[in-house]
Amino acid sequence: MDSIHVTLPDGKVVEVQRGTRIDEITPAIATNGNIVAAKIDGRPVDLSRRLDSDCSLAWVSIDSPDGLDVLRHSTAHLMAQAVQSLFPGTQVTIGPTIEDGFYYDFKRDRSFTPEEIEKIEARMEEIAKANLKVTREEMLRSQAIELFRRMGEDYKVAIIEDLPDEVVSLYRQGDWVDLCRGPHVPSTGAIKAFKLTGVAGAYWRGNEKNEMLQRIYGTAWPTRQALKEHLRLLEEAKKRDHRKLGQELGLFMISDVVGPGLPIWLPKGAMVRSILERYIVDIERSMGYQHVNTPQLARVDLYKRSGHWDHFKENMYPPMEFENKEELVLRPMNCPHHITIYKHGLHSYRDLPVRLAELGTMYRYERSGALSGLSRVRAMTLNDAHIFCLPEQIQAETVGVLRLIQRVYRDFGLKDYWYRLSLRNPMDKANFVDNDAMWDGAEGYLRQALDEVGVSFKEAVGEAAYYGPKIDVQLNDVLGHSETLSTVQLDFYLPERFELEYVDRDGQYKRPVMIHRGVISTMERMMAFLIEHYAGNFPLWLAPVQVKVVTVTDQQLDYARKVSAELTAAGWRVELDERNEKLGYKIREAQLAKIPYAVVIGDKEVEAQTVAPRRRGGENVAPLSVSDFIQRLKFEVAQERGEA
Ligand code: TSB
Ligand code: ZN
Repeated sequence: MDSIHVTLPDGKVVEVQRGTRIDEITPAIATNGNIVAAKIDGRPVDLSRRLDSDCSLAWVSIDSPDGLDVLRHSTAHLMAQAVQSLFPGTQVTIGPTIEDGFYYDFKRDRSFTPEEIEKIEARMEEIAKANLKVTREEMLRSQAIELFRRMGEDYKVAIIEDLPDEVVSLYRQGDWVDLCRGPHVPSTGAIKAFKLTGVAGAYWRGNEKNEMLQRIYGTAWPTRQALKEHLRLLEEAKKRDHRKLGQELGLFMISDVVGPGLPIWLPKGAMVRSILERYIVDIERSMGYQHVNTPQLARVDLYKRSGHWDHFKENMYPPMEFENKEELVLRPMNCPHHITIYKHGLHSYRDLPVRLAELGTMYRYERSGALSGLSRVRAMTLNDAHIFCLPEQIQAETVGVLRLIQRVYRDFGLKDYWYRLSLRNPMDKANFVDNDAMWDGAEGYLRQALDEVGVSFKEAVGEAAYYGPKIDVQLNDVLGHSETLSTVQLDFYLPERFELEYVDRDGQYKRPVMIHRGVISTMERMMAFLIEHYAGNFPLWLAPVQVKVVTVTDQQLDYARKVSAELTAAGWRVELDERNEKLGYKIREAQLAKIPYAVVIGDKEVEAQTVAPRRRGGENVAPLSVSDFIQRLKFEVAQERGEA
């Protein structure tokens, strides 16, 4: 007998005939709804895959990352089958999985209406219940092209024509077939909890010169309970969405006239921003950072020398040329300007570290599809600094930045974050400078610093800056997606490129090391995070308007003006509502604007020369004098800042 040895997930080795199917070896697995696929030597495959050589097997359970991927991809197929059975003539194109779900792009003249989406969902339920077997078959490329051509699936034909493979795989369920690499769930009954979440137009191959396709988004989960929880979080996230709140609270706008990714800060948003800026600059000054101001343009040669031109060009805007052939670019990073400042003077080892900081405005080209409110933009101002230090100072400086980050996060009450050690991809010589010894050395320093601070971290290959590895601090949003807020980057490359020097103890010229760091990130991304983190309810110290003064009737306006002038003079941000509206209406408006305090003034307050504050959320404070109220406000801010 022609037999092979298969190592099972529990470590047992069994001898089976070559060509045996995985689900024949362990039939119990085939009926265990929790296992949706297997891995042969780490490669995900269908449970019905035949084994043709010695190998080891692992199970893919539906709630593991691989399993969820299989489930979601299978749900995309289920949806495409439902769509084609309901709307004959609709062509299929591609249907990948994405975070938490999937989409499928269809060729159809008009978009799908909400009623049609409901019908599709219902049909999907039917097909899932029918528990159709999902089977894989392989065929020659040419045969597959022929098959899809006969079916009138022009897009599939185009996709296969672009494939390099001689043999392609197809998946069938019932009378429906799709080109696909797989793997898939064994039968449609494994798909138990899904929801279609949206429709959108999308260009074929993402190119706006191509025809428009109709995309349907969906999400799928192992259980109805998990789906319900996800949809609840989605609702919650929608309420907190900084794009929605930013509009409602009058914080910022994005105007088509100005351009996508170019945010405009409205007075209230600009107020919060200036508080953030002052907050971080004050801390930095107290820690020995020196603030500088540098222009947002520079000669393109500066970026050629720095290596941005070779490694970061995709994110840069093309140079502008002037009469004398001078070429200027909008800067995508501030480092070369700060390096220029460092080079401007002579440095002794005694002066180091030199910490140059700037709220540096910079411009990056981001694909229009990647732009999102304030969190991913094209024009941004970074809380940037470059620390030029001795090699023996790297550890202390890196640790210092990490501790600063921790302190700042405490001040903002940010708790849901994690550290990421972002490393180069050693295979990728285009995006990372080629110098293994340098990378390994730098990585070692960062590991030591993380160790000293005593925090755990995840490693991410390919996420480094082109000039060096970094420690990124990742913040989770309500849906658990993460984005980088703070970053600490160790760089031996730019000092070399710019031949930076200091005079050492022994009189010799030596190279300093650079640490690039951003603590509160770009003002844009920080603002996006904070809006969502607080759900628009800024704490007192950050709120654009801290106190709204409202009167019961016009009679109390004179006194109200006096109160608001007093509060303003004491440095509080106050608005007086002078409109002749009902008290309840004015208070409700103040609540909707999420202003921390509404101060109510009626005849009693005028009489007693007091104010009656109401905390956002409803709590009434007993009437008190303006100066007592100011004491209360001060105390509250101190508490928020951890100073009381
Ligand atoms: C820290 N040269 C370094 C600097 O010295 C630098 O620019 N690093 S960076 O490329 O990682 O960017 C710093 C931070 O800016 C990122 O960590 C991220 O929080 C923020 N950021 C980057 N791109 C965008 C963007 N398109 N929109 C908003 N914020 C961004
Ligand atoms: Zn930098």
